[in-house]
Amino acid sequence: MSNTTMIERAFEAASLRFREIGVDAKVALSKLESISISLHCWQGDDVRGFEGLDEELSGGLAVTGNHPGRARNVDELRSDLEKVFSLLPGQHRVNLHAIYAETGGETGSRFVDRDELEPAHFAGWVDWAGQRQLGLDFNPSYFAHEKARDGFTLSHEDEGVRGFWVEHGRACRRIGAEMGRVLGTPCVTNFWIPDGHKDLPVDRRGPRERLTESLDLIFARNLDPAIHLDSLESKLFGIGSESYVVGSHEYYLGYAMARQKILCLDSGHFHPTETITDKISAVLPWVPGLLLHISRGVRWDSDHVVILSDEVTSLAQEVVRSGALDRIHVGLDFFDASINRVAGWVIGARAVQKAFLLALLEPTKELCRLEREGDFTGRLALLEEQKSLPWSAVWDFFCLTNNVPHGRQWLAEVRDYEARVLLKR
Ligand code: RNT
Ligand code: ZN
Repeated sequence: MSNTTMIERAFEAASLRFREIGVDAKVALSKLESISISLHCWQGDDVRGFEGLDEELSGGLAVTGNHPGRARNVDELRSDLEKVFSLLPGQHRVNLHAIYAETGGETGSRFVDRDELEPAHFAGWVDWAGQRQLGLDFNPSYFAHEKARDGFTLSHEDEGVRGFWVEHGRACRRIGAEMGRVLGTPCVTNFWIPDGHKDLPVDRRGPRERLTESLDLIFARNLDPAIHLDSLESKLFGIGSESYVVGSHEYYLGYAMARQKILCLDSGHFHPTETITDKISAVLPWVPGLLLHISRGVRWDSDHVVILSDEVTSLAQEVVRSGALDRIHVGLDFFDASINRVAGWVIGARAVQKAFLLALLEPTKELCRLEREGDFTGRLALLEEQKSLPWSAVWDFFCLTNNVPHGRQWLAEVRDYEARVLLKR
């Protein structure tokens, strides 16, 4: 029997099992196809960017590992992303940072500081994305810069430093809006600001007041939500900001509600036993939307490659159950230089897609009925049974119909790409 026939037959058998519990696997797949994942470009080059400054990564971020093959320029990064997209079912997005600007022009490399970035510096990315029907999302970069060396940017005491970063924020919104306008899909521009103290601060209020002032200046101009959306991301702590982060969860929850901005929830930015699943229904009524940075925290690190964990599965379930997929933007955020970076992307993105598939194959109505009737025994029993239904046959079929390798076959392609391309860098 050919591989294709095997997958088709297994899918038919699996569909019957799902039909028994009132779930249509084909409907689940068509919904899965509409979930685009915003793929973070910074996994491909260890968050270095192409500014060519010899500035160390900062802002409390750290990438560990030295697997060969890091993308060193825009062409290499795009080629790696293309490889990744060829291994992912569905249509997706690319999430860029300001440090990935192309400022070289035809005359060779020219340094353009972050307050002077313009849409033109991202025209190459926009062309590339347009040709491949990819949406773009964007991020100002408030780290790895001389004006961020002392750990403060938008909340800095010095007005000049703050002003520089305000201009950077404004420039990034202009760039994001242009991406959204040209590509015809709103660009989510996400602000993450690492400002914070390593040790006990005395004045906790001042930096937060200054951050509010700076953000209000950045957001002064209204942008059409059909092309651009502002988002804000909190963090519990970073390396070097263990005692205090200006942009904490409570701070941005308040700010996003007050100014009606999208709130970004990064799954690695909370206490180790705290997950973002329960936050979705709590926050969604109060803000225009949510951005998810799906990541995996391990001890001090908030950025391991995402896997199909209970945490990710329950997050996907909550997103699907919320019925608000149109207001929830799904992105990834991790960086691991200890394994093949292309594989890292594929593992993380496919894990998230599988989690969404599991969620879409759930007999939610039945589970809700049991819950309403107080039958918590039945609820727990069926949630457990759900885990061993033949969803992987549905996944393989999804890969087959999307013309991407099913099961473990993608790995052979990444290994081949590594031998042909990555190891030659
Ligand atoms: C950092 C935040 C942020 C960054 C990227 C590079 O802790 O998660 O999203 O990872 O912006
Ligand atoms: Zn993040």
